[in-house]
Formats: sequence, structure tokens, C-alpha cells
Amino acid sequence: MRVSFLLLLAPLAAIGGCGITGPAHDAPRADAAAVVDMGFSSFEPEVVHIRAGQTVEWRNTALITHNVSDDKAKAVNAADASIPEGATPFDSGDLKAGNVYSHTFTVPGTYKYFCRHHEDAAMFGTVIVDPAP
Ligand SMILES: [Cu+2]
Repeated sequence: MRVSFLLLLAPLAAIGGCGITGPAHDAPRADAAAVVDMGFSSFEPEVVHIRAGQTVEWRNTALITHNVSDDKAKAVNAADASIPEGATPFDSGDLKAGNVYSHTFTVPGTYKYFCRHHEDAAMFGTVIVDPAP
């Protein structure tokens, strides 16, 4: 009886430990020009607009692992990612529940990114980077 009760609690403890808490649930970094939340299989907002030199912060506020990548080489469908000429692709690696990732964009243009775990679920986003004034 006692053992099965503990087994029942274990998944709840895991969710409490890394889902409801973590940097994704704290205030975003002060210099973030845009903040993107990750839902079950979406980036919200789907499109953000910044200027060159500014930083975007992604927050995994979901309970599952996500990823942020604009690297064509890591996409199942190369059309799901694109970066402007002269830019270097980025990839957050695995972003566990509650974790954050940020990237500073220096090359103006349009960046189409995706989640490597949910590309098949059309988990896509876009960052539009205007030239610095
Ligand atoms: Cu995902």
C-alpha cells in the first residue's frame, strides 16, 4: 500500500520539480527585446519583430521538452528553417520544462525556426530582424 502510494506521487514530484518551476517561470532577462513562450506544441507569439543586436528569450513553460533551432541541417524538411545570408544557424539543444534559451540576432532578415521534437506537429516560429537604426 505504502509503496504504490509513493509510486503514484513520483510523477507529480517530477512535474513540480521541473515543470511548474524553473527560470521559464521567473521574470524574463531584462534585456530581452521579445519573449516567446512554448506551449504544448506552439511558439507564442508565433512571430516576433526585433532590431539587429537585440535578444529574444524563449521560455519553456510547458511540461515537456522542446527545442529552438533554425538549422536546416537538423530539420526533417529543410523548408521548415531559414536564415538570412551571412547568419549562422543556432540551436538551443534540449530545453527541458521550465528552462529558457536566448539568442542575440546580429544579422538582419527573417529567421524561420522550429522545434526539433515537434517539427511534425508544425511547431514553428519566425523572428524578423530589422537593421539597427
Ligand atoms: Cu517542441
